[in-house]
Amino acid sequence: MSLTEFIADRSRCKTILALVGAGLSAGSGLDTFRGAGGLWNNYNAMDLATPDAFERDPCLVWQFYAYRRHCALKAKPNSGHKALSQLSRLSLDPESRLSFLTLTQNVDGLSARAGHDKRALLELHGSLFSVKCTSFECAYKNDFNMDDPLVPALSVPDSGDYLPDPSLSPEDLPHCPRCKTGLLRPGVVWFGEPLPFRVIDMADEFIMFKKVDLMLVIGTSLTVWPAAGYVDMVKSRGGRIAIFNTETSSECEWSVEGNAAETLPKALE
Ligand code: BJW
Repeated sequence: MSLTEFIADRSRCKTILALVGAGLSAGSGLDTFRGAGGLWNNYNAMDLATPDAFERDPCLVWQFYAYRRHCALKAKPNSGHKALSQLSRLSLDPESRLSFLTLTQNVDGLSARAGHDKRALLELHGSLFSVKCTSFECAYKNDFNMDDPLVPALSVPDSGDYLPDPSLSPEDLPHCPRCKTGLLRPGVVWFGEPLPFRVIDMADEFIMFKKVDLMLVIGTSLTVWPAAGYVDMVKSRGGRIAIFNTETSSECEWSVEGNAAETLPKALE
């Protein structure tokens, strides 16, 4: 179906779910994970994005996330982030009779910075700006740490490149301000870790009890679970799917090809 038909149908939908991936923030200059130039094409995810990798080499992992935080802080939300944020604010008006929820796999904080209503935004894979203590006895967590660098040893070179320093020692890394001894870790969800239970519960509740009319699947390869599974959950309950991606898809009612930062604002206007 065409974009014009999508726009007409969209305005009649009362329950909309958006699933967001790295392709949305590609329009703000941030790297995706897969495909040409993707992070996992250049770096091994098993060395950087698993709890074992952090245990083996916290210095390497922290330097990777310090670089990612730095890039995310420099980036600006694009028109695609803003279009979703407008939809979230429209849903606050009871007269709109719109229920809307964004599930973002992105950890870059750009949707929140675009003004997305926080109650309608679930960060499935955590956030680059969240840190938590690794000590078993300490439950310290800070979800809004925007310091850049987090500690002097994690400053990113002026060139802005990711250049890990092999001479860094674990003592140089951020430590817990509460227990004083525990090493902090990035509050993102690594491979093999469960997604935050509260987030999973809220996403499941929205899909199971609200009857989603339309799901916007934006800039994601749908390779990572459980996020990818939400598409079939919505489909099996009769919801229709619109995919916004640089690649065309035949697995949906609408496939809107192109840069989501440009196509999404047109589709949601
Ligand atoms: C554009 C564009 C533009 C480009 N405009 N479009 C079932 C089956 C098989 C495997 C599993 C399974 N269940 C669990 C697993 C294992 C695993 C998994 O899914 N593995 C797969 C790789 C096979 N999942 C997990 O381990 C998850 N945990 C879990 O399931 O726990 C269970 C458990 C329960 C109880 C106890 C213990 C465990 C956790 C997954 C965590 C994923 N983490 C990462 C890193 C986060 C931190 C960080 O950022 O570093 O999340 S991996 C990475 O992939 C990141 C992303 O959020 C995620 C998804 O990537 P995304 O967003 O789709 O990006 P890309 O690059 O893949 O795609 C970009 C797309 O955009 C492309 O399609 C482009 O075409 C497009 N595009 N430019 C529009 N301008």
